[in-house]
Order: sequence, then C-alpha cells, then structure tokens
Amino acid sequence: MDVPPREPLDPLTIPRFAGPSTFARLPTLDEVGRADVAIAGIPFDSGVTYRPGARFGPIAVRNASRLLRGYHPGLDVRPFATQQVADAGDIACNPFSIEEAIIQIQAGSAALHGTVDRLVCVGGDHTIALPLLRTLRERHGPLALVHFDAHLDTWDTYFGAAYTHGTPFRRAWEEGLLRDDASIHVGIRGPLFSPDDLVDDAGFGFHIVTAQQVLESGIAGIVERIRTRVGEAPAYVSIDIDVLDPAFAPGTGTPEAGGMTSRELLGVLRGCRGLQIVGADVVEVSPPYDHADITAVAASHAIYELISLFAAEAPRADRRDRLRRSAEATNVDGAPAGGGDP
Ligand SMILES: [Mn+2]
Repeated sequence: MDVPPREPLDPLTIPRFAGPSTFARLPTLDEVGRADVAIAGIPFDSGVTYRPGARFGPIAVRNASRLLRGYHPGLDVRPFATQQVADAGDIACNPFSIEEAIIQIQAGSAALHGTVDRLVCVGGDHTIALPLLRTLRERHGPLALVHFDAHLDTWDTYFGAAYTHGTPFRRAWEEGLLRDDASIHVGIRGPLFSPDDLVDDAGFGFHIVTAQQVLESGIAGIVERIRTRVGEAPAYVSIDIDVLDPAFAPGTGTPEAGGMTSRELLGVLRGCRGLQIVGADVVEVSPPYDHADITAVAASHAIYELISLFAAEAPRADRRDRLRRSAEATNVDGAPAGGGDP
C-alpha cells in the first residue's frame, strides 16, 4: 500500500513567508526518497541571444510558488495529496561551456529519473530543453512536443554556435528526438529573419498556432488543435514564458508584443488533461527584468497546472505502471516497440 504523500507545509501553522525555499514549500527529494513528480531547477542562461538573467529563474519561481494552495478547483484535484511531489534541487552546470552544460543536464536529469517518474524543470534558458528531451527519448522513444513560445526555436546557428536558446528544437529534430507527425508550437508571433524560417520549421514536422489564432479560436479551439495533433503520443510540454505578452511576463530575455494572457495559457494547459505528458519545462524567466514577481508568479502557476494535470490522471499505482510500460516499450533503438497503453 502506498504511503500517503508528504505535502507542503501547512500555511495555517507556518506562514507562507517562512519555512523552506523549495517549490511550494514541498519536501526535498532527499527527504522523501522517491517522487511521482519532482521540480528541478536548471540555472543556466549562457545560451541566450539577448537579455540574460534566466539563471536566477529557479530561485524566483520557487519564491513565487510559496502562495500556491493545495486544491485545484478547475480540475478538482489535490495535486500534492494524491501524488508525491518533491523539490529535487538544482542541476548544476558549467556557465562557461554550453556543450559541457548540456552533457551535465542530460546526465543530471537521467540520474533523477532513477527516483522520479516525471520531472518538471525550471530554467534557465531554452537551451536546457535539448538535453531533457534526449533523456526522455531514451525512456519513451520519439516525443510529441507541445511548445508554448513566441519563437519557433528551430533556427540553425547564431554566430556559428549550434547550441543556443534559439536552436534546441532543430537540434532535437536532427537527433530524432521528436515525432514529425505530432508536434506543435503555440503562441508564435513577431518578426522572423525570413519566410524560410517557416519553411524550415514545417519541414521539421511542426504545426503552428499563432498568438493571433489563440485570440480567434479561443482556449477550446486551441486545446482541440493540440489534442488532435498529439493524440496518444508521449508528449513533452515546453513553456517559454515569453509565450505570454510582456504585460504578463516582462521578466524574460526576448519579449515580443501581442502575446497570450496568463489566463489563456493556464486554460490551454488545463485543457490538456489526459494527454500522455512524460515531462515538462518552464523556461526563460529572467528576474532582473521582472516587476513585482509578475513573471515568476505566472511561471509558478503554469507549473502548478502541469502538476495538477498529472494528479488528474489515473491513481498513482496505475500511473506508475503505465510510465514503466512506456519506458519498457521502447526498444534499443529508442523507437516505440508498438502496443501502447490500454
Ligand atoms: Mn521564446
């Protein structure tokens, strides 16, 4: 029989502004030994092309998460009570070598999967998505990417550098980490270098939902497009906080006007209930450019939606079995071995 999860500190006993600096004042992974879901910080921002500062994202998001409460009325779940959620601390990586940092993030996330079923990583810049996808591809085979961002992040190089925060999903496609029939960008907007950017991106198998289409189709319409695109595929959710309008996320490195509202993002995430999400990240929160924690609060709530989605699934034991089967169903080549979940 499962031991009841250890939950965040009771805010009616220990005020929210006291206690540990873990995400939502959860226990650390060391304290609970294993977890259904763990939050890991990845304080790396050496891959940015414009404003830096996302290395301070994990600290700021953890701080903003102190106000999260235990019951999610929209999904009718208690995400910290029905699954063990823990804070896995930070994956430390070399700020002076992007290549070495990528190797460290891949190794760090793979090591955490020894005791964690699902990781939600807090960046850091978007470079970190590539090693996280490598780790999950090993476990689940090629993934559907549900990517919330103002930017495509499928550019080739910057100043000759192949590994940056603007290139992770081109590299991921080249490495066979992504399915080419199930990935989708949401919230895309702003100027590009050329029309070829879109041609390249489509060639990598992405569909695009623009920020304007979010307005025109509404939350329900966007959710339907995501669900149709992803289907039953194991999915990775990557949220660049700049998918939000700078009004809702000023603290980020490459802001673009005309973005989603926080309410739209949270609503679309909530609508993803039932997708086979195997991992996620929330990246590009840059506290030095934030005001009154606006961006960090938005990020902490996006993470809460993800954790709540996991809680809204089958009972813990069933879910653990299903994740194990998904990992086992992956053959040596990393391709799905067929069959799938009942
Ligand atoms: Mn972006």
